[in-house]
Amino acid sequence: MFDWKLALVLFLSFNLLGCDKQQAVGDNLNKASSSISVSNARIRAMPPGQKVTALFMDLFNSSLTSVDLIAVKDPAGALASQIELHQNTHVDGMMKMAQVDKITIPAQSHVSLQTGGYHLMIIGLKKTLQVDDKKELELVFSDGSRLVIHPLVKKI
Ligand SMILES: [Cu+2]
Repeated sequence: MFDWKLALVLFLSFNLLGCDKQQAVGDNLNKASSSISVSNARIRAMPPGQKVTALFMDLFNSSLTSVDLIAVKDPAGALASQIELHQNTHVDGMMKMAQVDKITIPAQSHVSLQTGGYHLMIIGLKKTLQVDDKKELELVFSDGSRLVIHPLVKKI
């Protein structure tokens, strides 16, 4: 004899298991992207005609492993033609600037991108930046997570 009640219970259980699995995957993704947070993101205002500027910010890592910032995207393609990770260093009393492939945020710590240190170099500005304008960029991290930030244009 076919037990409809049992069949229904089994059917519902399978559905629930399926949902649980999807939920777990979603939660993991959220955890990955929420371990990094950003504050004080700001872009240096430049006089009209200047095509290059810098972005500074503070990056916080709440996870137990270090995470690298590996790329920065301009999703709308509205800000600039290229965005690079840079580091300033003093060599023989001279300030030198070099591109780096990553900026590491140590576990349960933070790193500040600031004048004279790490910064994002924004190259090929498409428009003159207006003070207090809010821009949108996307940060890409080594753990696969991404974070959209809204830096403000400031006189720095
Ligand atoms: Cu630079």
